[in-house]
Amino acid sequence: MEKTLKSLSKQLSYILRHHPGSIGLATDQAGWVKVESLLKNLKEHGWEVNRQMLDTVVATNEKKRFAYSEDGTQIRASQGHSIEVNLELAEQTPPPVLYHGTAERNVLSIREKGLLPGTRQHVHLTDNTDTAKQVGQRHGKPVVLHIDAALMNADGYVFFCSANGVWLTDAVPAKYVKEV
Ligand code: HQG
Repeated sequence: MEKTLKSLSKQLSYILRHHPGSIGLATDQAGWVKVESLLKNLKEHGWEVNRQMLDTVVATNEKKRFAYSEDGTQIRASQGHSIEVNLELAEQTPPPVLYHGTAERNVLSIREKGLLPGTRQHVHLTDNTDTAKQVGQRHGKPVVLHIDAALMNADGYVFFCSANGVWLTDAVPAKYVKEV
């Protein structure tokens, strides 16, 4: 069962962040899809998923990657999108220092160009060095970069915090990135 839920979670990330069209869905501007349509289209594509399984993934996913709308009729990924969405998050004052985990091989380029969102809508930052290290590990030998979020914010750069606590910003110019 756990394995099923894990693969369902991966499938949902793929669909809700990157390729809703892969099962014939489109998200609305804020990234939401109707739960009913999601279950129907998953079924048409060979995934027998019921609402209870979806509830379990939403509730137990270790990074709380998905959220229901207030009335429970819609679902979206809380962050990580490559499709263009406006999550309608309120700007927030970030903690003075945020962290970004990357692979050692990216550091030279980051030193030159700063942190860029790449294929995603935002650069993803965390307030937790352990999380940053884990994220970096996904890419190779991990390096945890320190971001002077207080200075960035004072200089007018805007930050958002996703429903699952990931800090988002458009890009981080090189001068705010420190290797420690
Ligand atoms: C790197 C996970 C060279 C950047 C995590 C990263 C996160 C540069 C890679 C979320 C660069 C992009 C996102 C530059 C950035 N030169 N490399 N100028 N600027 N990079 O996967 O932040 O588990 O798109 O350092 O927890 O690793 O999926 O971003 O290594 O929140 O829920 O380009 O994904 O969440 O990689 O991860 P990604 P990320 P989930």
